[in-house]
Amino acid sequence: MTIDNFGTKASQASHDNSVWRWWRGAHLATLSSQAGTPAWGWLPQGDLLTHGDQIAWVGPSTESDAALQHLLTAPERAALDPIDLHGLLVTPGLIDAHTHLVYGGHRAREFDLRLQGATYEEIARAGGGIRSTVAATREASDEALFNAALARARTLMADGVTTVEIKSGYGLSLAHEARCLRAARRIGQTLPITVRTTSLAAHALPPEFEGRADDYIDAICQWLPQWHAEGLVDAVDGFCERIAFTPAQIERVFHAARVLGLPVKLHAEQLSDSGGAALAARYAALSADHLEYLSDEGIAAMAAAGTVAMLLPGAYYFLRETKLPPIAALRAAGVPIAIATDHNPGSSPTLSLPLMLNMACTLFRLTPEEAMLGATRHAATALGLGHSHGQLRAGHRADFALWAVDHPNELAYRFGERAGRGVVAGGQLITA
Ligand code: DI6
Ligand code: FE
Repeated sequence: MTIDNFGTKASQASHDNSVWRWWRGAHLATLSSQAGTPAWGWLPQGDLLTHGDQIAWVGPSTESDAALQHLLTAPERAALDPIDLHGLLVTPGLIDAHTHLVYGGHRAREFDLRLQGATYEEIARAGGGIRSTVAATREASDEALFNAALARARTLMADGVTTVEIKSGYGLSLAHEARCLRAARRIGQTLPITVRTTSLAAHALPPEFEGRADDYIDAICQWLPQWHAEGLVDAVDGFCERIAFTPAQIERVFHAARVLGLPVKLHAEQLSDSGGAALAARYAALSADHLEYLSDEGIAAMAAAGTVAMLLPGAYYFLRETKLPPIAALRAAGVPIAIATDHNPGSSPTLSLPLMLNMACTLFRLTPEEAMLGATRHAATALGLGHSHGQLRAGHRADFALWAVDHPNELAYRFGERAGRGVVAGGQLITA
C-alpha cells in the first residue's frame, strides 16, 4: 500500500484497535536516545510497527522481519499490508504544549499601534489587549468559537502537530470560560489528535470585576470545581504579572487546583520578574512559561521541582522583546526546555510549530536537536504525558509526523516552508 491511497482505508479502520500496520522505508528520528545512542535517536533506515493506536516496535529495517515473527501471529502477518514511506523523515508527532486556540476576533489593529510605538502593556492598561479579545469571544456563538478553533487546530496538524494543549482565558466568567473549554474538548473529539485543556481564568481581570481583583480570584476558586466536575479541565494556569495577577492571588488559584488534584502551570516572568516561576515550582508545576525575566532563584526552584521551562519564541519575536530568557543557565541547571507556539491573537498569532523550531535556534540559540526535543519529548513532559507521548518508542501512542526532508536538522533550518507531508495520529494516517 502506498501513502496516497491509504487515507480512506485508514478512516475505515481507525477505530479498530487490533489493526497492525507496518510502516517501512523511512528515515527515523525517534527522539528517544538514551546515553550512548546517536543524537536524535537517528535510524537512517528504519521501520515502525503499530498496533491500533500504539507503537509496538521501532527499529532498523534489517530487523523488522524478526520483529514481525516475534510479535504477530501467522494470520496477522498474512493480513499485513505494508505502507511504504518512500524515504520520508519520520519524527514523533509534534506537541504544541501552550496555545490559546479558542477566541473570537483578532488584534491586527493593535499590531499596527505597537508598530507606531505603543507597548503591549500600555495597550493592555488602556483596556485593549486581552480585554478586547474577551469582548469578541463573549459575542461569538458556540459554533463560531468551535469552528474557528477547529480550523486553527487543523492548520497546526498540517505542520506536524498531533497533540495540542488549549487554554481558556478569553471568557473570564463561569459560563464563558466553560464555553471555551467545551470548544477545546470538542476539538479532541473531532480530530484524531490528543487535546489537553487548561483553565486560564486568571488571565486578566474582566470588566465586571474592575477594581476588585481579589473578588475575581475568589470567583475563580468557586468556579473551578464546577468546570472540573464537567470534565473540562486537565490543568490550571494563570498570568502572574504586574498587568495581571500578583503571586499571592495566583497562589490562591493554585491552592484551589491542588484541592481538586489538578496540576498547575504559569505564565511567569514574561514582562518582569514577579517570582512567578518559584511560586509555580512550589506547587510542583508542570511548566513555567515565557521566562524572559527569570531569576537565578527561579531557575534553581524549577530545577529542584522538575518544572519544564516552556519557551515561546513567537511571543518574544512578535512583541519585539529584547531580553532573552536565561537559556545557558537553564541548560546548566538541567531544566528541561520545551518550545510552543503560544498561539493567541495578541502576542503570538502564529500557527506553525516548525517556525518556532527555527526561532528557538535563531533567537534563543537552542541547537536544532534541543528545539526538536522541546516540541516533542519535553513538551510531552510539560503536559504530564511523558510516559505515552513525544517519542517514537514501543508502548507510546502511534503519533508521528512525516517530512519531505533528509535529516531532522533541516526542520529547524528551513523557515516558512511547508515540509510536512502528513501525520499519523493514534495510528491513523492523515495526509497533508
Ligand atoms: N501572555 C501572553 O503572551 C498571552 N497571554 C499571556 O498571559 C497574550 C494574550 C493576549 O494578548 O491576548
Ligand atoms: Fe500564553
